[in-house]
Amino acid sequence: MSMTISPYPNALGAEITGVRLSSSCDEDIIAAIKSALHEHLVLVIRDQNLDPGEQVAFSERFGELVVRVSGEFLHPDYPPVLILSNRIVDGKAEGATDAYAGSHWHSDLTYAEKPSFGSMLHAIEVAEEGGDTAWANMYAAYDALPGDIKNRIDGLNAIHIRDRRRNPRAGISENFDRDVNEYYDIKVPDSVHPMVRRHPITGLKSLYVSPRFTVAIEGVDDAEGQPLLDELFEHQKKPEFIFQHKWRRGDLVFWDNSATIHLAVGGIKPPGVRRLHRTSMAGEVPYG
Ligand SMILES: O=C(O)CCC(=O)C(=O)O
Repeated sequence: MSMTISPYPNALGAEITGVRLSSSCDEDIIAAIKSALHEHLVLVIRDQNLDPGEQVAFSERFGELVVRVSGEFLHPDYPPVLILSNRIVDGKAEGATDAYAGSHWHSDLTYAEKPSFGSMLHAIEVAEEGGDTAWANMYAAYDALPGDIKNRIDGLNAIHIRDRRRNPRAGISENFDRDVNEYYDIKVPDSVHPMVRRHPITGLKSLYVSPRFTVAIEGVDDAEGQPLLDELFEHQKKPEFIFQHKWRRGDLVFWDNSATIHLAVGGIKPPGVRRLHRTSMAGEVPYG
């Protein structure tokens, strides 16, 4: 079996076939995956079959895993695994639906001081229609900004928060079926990150804001800061920066959170069920 990497024609993404992922993959396979990730930002690795324990062990080959602050939707035996599922059990979704994870463009865990460096989603069940995930290339988004905006945001920091109740752009979905206050009362300090981030490995600059987590610009009053954020949020989701993935059972998608944002496109057509397992690797404090 030999691993093949085929870049997609979009602004980012590549498909990988011919490899069987496991915690005991050879070091040269891990190195090739890392290098493809730095080049393509999103890797769609086809035809995998990892149980939650194996997904944890494989993900750990790329760094320490993050366990989310809320215990909701975590796998009972493997807490680093977040279950995304719309299957209804006893009147409630058995996993996080897009009311909890992904309904607004974001990069994972930027509300934390050390956001996630990369995440993996493994498709256990897929719906016939709907449930795609989209990624956008934030190197390309930064490069395409007009010079005056680049000059304005280079060196500025933005504030990122977890609590949707404090983010009018995200808001609480009517499909939120847990206790909203219990879910968001967990105390998580807000974080401040550069609006233009230098990638810790490639050294390239990316636009590092998102409507899900970024709520304000530090030291800039809202009369000026909010319209600028609106402009950046519109800009970063232009079609030329995006790759949209239609899930196949067995896909494992591994992406770079430093230079991309992503979105749960939604629209799963009932009675379709989509179940994905997510793991996220810890990253570093971002710098500009
Ligand atoms: O459900 C999806 O398609 C995306 C999930 C997501 O945004 C996340 O896991 O952060």
